[in-house]
Amino acid sequence: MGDTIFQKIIDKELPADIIYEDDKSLVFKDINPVAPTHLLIIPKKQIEKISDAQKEDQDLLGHLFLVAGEVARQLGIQDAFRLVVNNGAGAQQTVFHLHIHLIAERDFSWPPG
Ligand code: DGP
Repeated sequence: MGDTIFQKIIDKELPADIIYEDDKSLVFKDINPVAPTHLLIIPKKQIEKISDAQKEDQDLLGHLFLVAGEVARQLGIQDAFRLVVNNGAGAQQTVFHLHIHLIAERDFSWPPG
């Protein structure tokens, strides 16, 4: 797997509006937001997509969800947000470094598009 744009953000070679960081994960604003709050939660480990994750990634994947909840609480949006993971080009994944979209402060409908 070659370096993606997200790896460059992790390495601080590219700027991003980072709102949370720890040793395993990074959260920053999406450059092309679809809602007033649109964040990307990513592991620092290179995993192309969720279907490539392995058993050894179990704790890391759990950590990403806990970070999502923590960031949502910090932003005061803990009662209404949506997490989205696009897996593969056929599901509109465009950056092949696993990421969770956190979207909030807009109207939601179901089923999603
Ligand atoms: P996806 O389609 O699920 O692969 O989402 C990739 C998202 O990444 C998309 O919503 C736009 C965002 N994105 C792409 N390039 C950059 C970048 O250089 N900086 C930031 N902050 N976001 C980016």
